[in-house]
Amino acid sequence: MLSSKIKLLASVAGLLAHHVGAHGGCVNYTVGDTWYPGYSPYDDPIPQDSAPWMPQRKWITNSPIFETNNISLSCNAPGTPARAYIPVRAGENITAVYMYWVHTVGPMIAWMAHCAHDDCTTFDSSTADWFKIGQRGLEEGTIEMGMWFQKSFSRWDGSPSLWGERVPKGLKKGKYLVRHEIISLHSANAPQFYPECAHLDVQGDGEGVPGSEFLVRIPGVWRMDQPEININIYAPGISNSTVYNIPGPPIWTG
Ligand SMILES: [Cu+2]
Repeated sequence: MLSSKIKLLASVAGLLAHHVGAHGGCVNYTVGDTWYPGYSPYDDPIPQDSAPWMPQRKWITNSPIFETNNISLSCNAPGTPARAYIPVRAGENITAVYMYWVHTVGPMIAWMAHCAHDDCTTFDSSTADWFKIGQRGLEEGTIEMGMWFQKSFSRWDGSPSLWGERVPKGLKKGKYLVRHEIISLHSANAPQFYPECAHLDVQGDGEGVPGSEFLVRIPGVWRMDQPEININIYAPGISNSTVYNIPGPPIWTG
């Protein structure tokens, strides 16, 4: 665990140094009391690329993705598979850790997908069948000025910003991708997508798998003809609305 803590501190330092970029992403994970450092786009890629402990797919820039059909929408760029897995039991929480998340408006969605041949280290995420395991949206107030989870979860005292979602309790054991996606909607009709993926080794006795009505491809699930995605949050009739329906398929709770 000591090495994990050092790595976390290194990631925090890197984020502070690059905070001027005003973007970000998921930099660590926790399951229970155990921390799993993720890939740091701010640090030297060479030791990270060969790290046997790395559970997060490679991402090299904290800038958002703007195109709903961008091939990197699934697991960021380049999205190269990691070598390790985060062990988690079905029914347990997987928590994504951010540092100083700066944007405030838009939904956050956690996804999973089973890796073909039960091997995420060779799996192309653009062929994945993704299902939602949890999502957070507008908690209170209006679309423009209200409290979104994207705002309420962010910590400004230097402590980690935590986003936990439960791995469906009936999910069949196996190797899965988990994908944490923040969609930031502060620019009118110019949604910003911030996805990161990690590898999960799910344990459990369940036999559950989501039906086809829960499954989507990414890219594919988002389109600019969706009013919740291609939105001007400052427009009359939208800015004062207290309802925002998170688009996409229903959550599979297992
Ligand atoms: Cu940003």
